[in-house]
Amino acid sequence: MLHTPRPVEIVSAAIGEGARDGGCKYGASALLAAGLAQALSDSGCEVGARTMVTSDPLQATDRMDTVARFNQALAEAVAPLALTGAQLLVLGGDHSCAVGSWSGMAQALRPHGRLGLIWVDAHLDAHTPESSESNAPHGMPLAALLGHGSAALTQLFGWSGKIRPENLAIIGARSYESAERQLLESLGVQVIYMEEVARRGFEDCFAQARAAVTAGCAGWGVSLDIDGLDPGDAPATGTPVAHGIALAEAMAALRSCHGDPRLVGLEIVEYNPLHDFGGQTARAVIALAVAGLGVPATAASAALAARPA
Ligand SMILES: [Mn+2]
Repeated sequence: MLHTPRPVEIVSAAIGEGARDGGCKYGASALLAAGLAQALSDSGCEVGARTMVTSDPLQATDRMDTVARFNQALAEAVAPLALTGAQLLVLGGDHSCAVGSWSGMAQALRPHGRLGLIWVDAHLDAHTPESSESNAPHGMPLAALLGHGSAALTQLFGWSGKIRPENLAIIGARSYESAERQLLESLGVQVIYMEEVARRGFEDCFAQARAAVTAGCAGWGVSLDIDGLDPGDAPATGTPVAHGIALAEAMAALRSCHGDPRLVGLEIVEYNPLHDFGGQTARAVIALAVAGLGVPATAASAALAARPA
């Protein structure tokens, strides 16, 4: 079936203060300099205007205040873009930016229904300020989206619980603390740990998660922390963890999303260009973005052939 691809809006989420290693603040600009937008265009996508939101610690009282102010601004930038019907590509930034990205998308979808989310990550990112020993905000975004933790993160747009537990699945986790696991288990969130991914294959796990999180949803998205991937395929990240998801498997799963009218956004985070000598990880991230949002060759050539002369 021939369908008109929706434009892709690129949102740069320039924040690193949520992580211990803050170089991912420059991730989005490095990816754009490395040709990400051009690669999407070359794959047949219409790429819309670019938006950039930057954290500003000079305007904040401390690290959590920096992260909270940034996410408020990011959510306010994302919500109107999501309302246009475009597909959003959010480029992190550390993973604390997910609070703003998905709060903005949940707010836009709210009159129509719920938001589903697949979270690909080596970590569970489900700490609250009380449970976290490092107190690093990039370990807290999932708890915040579920309505737990600092009110500055949970209450964007004046309501909390942006994602319901039944509309969330985490895939690839292999490094976490028991408090995070307990919170997620108490809420009934589906977690597909890395042992299971290694046994069944990522595509199979992703398809199962997609069916579960999208049931009854108005829209859904994917938040991909590149530390979920195997460090052999994507080494330039602040908190790499061995034995992760193969890049080729992640690309294949993302390709399966093509043409889904309910896919509202893809977020790729924790790329740290300061560690990316030679650009291997930038190429991996660009390949993932094209896999998820690019137009497959057959659909692109069909659209071209159907175009009036
Ligand atoms: Mn993460």
